Amino acid sequence: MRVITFGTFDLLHIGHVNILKRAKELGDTLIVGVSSDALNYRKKGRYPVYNQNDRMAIVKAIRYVDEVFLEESLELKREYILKYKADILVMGSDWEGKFDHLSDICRVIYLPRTENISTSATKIKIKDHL
Ligand code: C2G
Repeated sequence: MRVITFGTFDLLHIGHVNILKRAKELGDTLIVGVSSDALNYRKKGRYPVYNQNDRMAIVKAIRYVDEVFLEESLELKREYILKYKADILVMGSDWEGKFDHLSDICRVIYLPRTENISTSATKIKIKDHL
């Protein structure tokens, strides 16, 4: 089974590792679409701390991850799922229900987020420590 998931994965933390580990356990091959810098800018009005090449290299270095590619648009999920021949789409529970329309081409599974950690909270923590 081929599993696909998506995310920015900026300032990699334990929540990211947990979801990648659980996604990998659902199949044999884990493919990760790393959101591009431009996509993040369009979505949030700012760039990630780490650029897309570094974020892709970091995600690729995780043992659970088999392949990475650049996710250039949130609206291209159907195309990416077909292109990478994914059987299962995994998303964090913050996206619950948002991708159910893709269940005609793959299984859609939402996994619970890891509590009490996020890239935004980490940025605030670092700022407060300086
Ligand atoms: N995540 C998690 N627990 C956390 C934080 C994040 O399980 N405490 C999961 C998210 O639910 C997501 C993945 O880790 O599935 C990546 O999180 P982000 O980098 O925040 O990605 P996001 O902004 O959700 O990008 O097309 C998808 C979008 O680009 C999603």
